[in-house]
Amino acid sequence: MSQVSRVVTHWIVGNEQDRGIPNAYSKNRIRNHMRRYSAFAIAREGARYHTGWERAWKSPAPKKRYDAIIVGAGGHGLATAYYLGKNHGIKNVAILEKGWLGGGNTGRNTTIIRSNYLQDPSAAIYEKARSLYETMSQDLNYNVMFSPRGVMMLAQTEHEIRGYERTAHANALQGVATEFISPQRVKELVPIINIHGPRYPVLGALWQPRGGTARHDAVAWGYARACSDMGMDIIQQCEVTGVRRDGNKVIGVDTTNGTIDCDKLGVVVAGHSGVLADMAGFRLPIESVALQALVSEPIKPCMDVVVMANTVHGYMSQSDKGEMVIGGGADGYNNYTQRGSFHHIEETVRALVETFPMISRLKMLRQWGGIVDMTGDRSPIISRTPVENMFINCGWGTGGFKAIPGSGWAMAELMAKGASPLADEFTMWRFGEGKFIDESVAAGVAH
Ligand code: FAD
Ligand code: PYC
Repeated sequence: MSQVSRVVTHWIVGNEQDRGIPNAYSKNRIRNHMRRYSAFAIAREGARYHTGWERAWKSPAPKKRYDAIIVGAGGHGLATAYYLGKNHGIKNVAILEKGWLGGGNTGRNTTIIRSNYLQDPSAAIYEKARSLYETMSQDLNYNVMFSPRGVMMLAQTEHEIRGYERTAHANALQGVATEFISPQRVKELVPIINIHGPRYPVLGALWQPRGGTARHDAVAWGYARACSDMGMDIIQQCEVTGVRRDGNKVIGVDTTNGTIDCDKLGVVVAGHSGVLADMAGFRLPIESVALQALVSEPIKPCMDVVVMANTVHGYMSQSDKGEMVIGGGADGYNNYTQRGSFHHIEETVRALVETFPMISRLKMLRQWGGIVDMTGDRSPIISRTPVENMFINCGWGTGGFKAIPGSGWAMAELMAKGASPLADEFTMWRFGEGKFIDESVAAGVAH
């Protein structure tokens, strides 16, 4: 074989190790960086029977010490770790997850992405997140299937018209592109909708054309792969059971895999935030409740925007597989079940059959719940804590999927530099100071 054909063969087919055939040379060969996903990689793997794909992230044993530990491998925890490495060069990081990564709310949500909030601090962080979603697949070299198909929130009472018109004006000043549209325009965009509903006719809608959806698991997997590629350790099946302190300063955590030391600790555990705060000796103004969703059998494409009907309470989009993805309300009492109360299913389906009569004979395939972390003003907490070098990111409640990249960006900056313009207003002390960021209407899900 000529030198040229050897090089070309190696390039296309890979060496023995790549094909799963160990030899003396390949055993010693350690790849530090993941191969990029590309059209060429697909062709190369096709040529060698897909034997060369690497695992998307490594699963190492924990080290004794890290510069930073993140508790919780949901979207927010993984994004925090990613931006710690990418934006601040902090790569000696472990992400500890008690279950499997993305198995919390990140893998249980209905994937709506929008930034049509009312208050300035909210618009800033949600719009930052939405804009980062636009380039996330390229940034992470992982297809997160961002689909800016447009999100509309129906106005079905006079009060909602006034509220959404006000939000559209506020968004114009904040640089967020939304508009209030007529019932006729709603019907043009969503031919299957009934705008003359018996209880609440559609009177208009707040429309964000660049809102949409993304594939939730892929967001978690893409960040995990990029973190692992930077040399960070993702440790699954590793529950944090205690926060270790020296005086008032955090020095590490106790876990089901032993004690691990760290200089800085970021707690990003959504519905379990109160439990972690309790371990560190402080309380949070958070309630944990179940929020649920369900999906139908797959049908042919019939709706290519996301519709939220907050008065009758139900929202719906169609997944790439054809399933109608439906979200219900939050339970009216605190709990840690990942299921949700049965009466919400009936109420949600009733609301959606009224709004979209053609779905009345659809079969529902799956129903599940997630434990969401609710604050009193329905805005998140991205904050220092009473414990030195311990930071907390929580309170995203029913609406944090859309915020993942912006939240991770802000939390990483806070942990690295001690302050972040995007996070400044979201401290845990705002509740004591009466500086609420009231988004109880924009949060969009009845609770
Ligand atoms: P999670 O993804 O829950 O991650 C936290 C992780 O911490 C979990 O994996 C958990 O196992 C881990 N953990 C907890 N305790 C410990 C411990 N002691 N040690 C180690 N690990 C621990 N948002 C939107 O923007 N749009 C939507 O359409 C939308 N729909 C939703 C629908 C439903 C049914 C639900 C439940 C939520 C919805 N949300 C939506 C909200 C969104 O899902 C959440 O705000 C977001 O996913 C929170 O991400 P996270 O990373 O903070 O939390
Ligand atoms: O925040 O847009 C949202 C949302 C929709 C469903 C649950 N949360």
